[in-house]
Amino acid sequence: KRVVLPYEQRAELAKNAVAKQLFNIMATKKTNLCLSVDLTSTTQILDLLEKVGEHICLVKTHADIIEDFSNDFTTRMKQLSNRFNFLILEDRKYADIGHIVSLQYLKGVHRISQWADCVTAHSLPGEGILKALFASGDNHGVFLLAEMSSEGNLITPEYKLSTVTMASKYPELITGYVCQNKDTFTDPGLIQLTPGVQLESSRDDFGQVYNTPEKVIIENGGDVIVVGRGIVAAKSPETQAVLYKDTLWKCYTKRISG
Ligand code: BMP
Repeated sequence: KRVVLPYEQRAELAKNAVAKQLFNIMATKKTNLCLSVDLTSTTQILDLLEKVGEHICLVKTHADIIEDFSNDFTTRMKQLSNRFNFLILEDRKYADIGHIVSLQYLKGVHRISQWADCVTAHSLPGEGILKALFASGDNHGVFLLAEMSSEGNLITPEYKLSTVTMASKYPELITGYVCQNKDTFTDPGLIQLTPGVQLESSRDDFGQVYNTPEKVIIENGGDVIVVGRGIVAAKSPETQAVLYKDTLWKCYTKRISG
């Protein structure tokens, strides 16, 4: 069963280069924390990464919420990712026909392909979206949305199943799934990225649902855990990042020791 194998063994089974790298980073740094750095200024983002870089395996960005986005910003973020050994996931949630997704990935002001190690995509438009992303780069990866954390989302069990079937045709491209449950997929070389985690609250005002680290990792099989406001909106994000890192890692070690 994939959930009880340690990350270093799963790295060997990964067919996507980014998944292999991410498994190895987690094993080396002993952290499965992904910081969702949902801030709107580049200085805020870079300052925070400077403080918490050593505690995270992955940073998740939303480039389109940043008010002063620039090439200089992505260059600096890349420098931090090299210095602290974390990867960068742009949470673009592509959802258009393959031709447009390819342009959105390669072009525009954000030039995502130049700085993101991996991106997120919806399976809704069909296989063309994966075909286009596959053809648009190398040594990159895609986390496909198979489930969402928000209440009332329209994803059904059938949709989830078809998503996984579709992705199985692109093993070199797929880093893993954004999902909530361990029954979503079985391949131990893929990564379960789970958002909707907070120690303090159980929901926000716009439908976000939060679970505890124990629930998402031990019960539900989460490998890399996404924390946004739990860290970025805290009085001391640095202290909070360490707390999340320690709590999440403890749950992981408990899970693999059965
Ligand atoms: P927060 O921890 O502040 O609620 O942020 C969650 C982050 O994870 C957001 O950046 C959101 O876009 C993302 N996310 C989510 O919350 N649920 C999903 O199902 C998929 C996501 O990408």
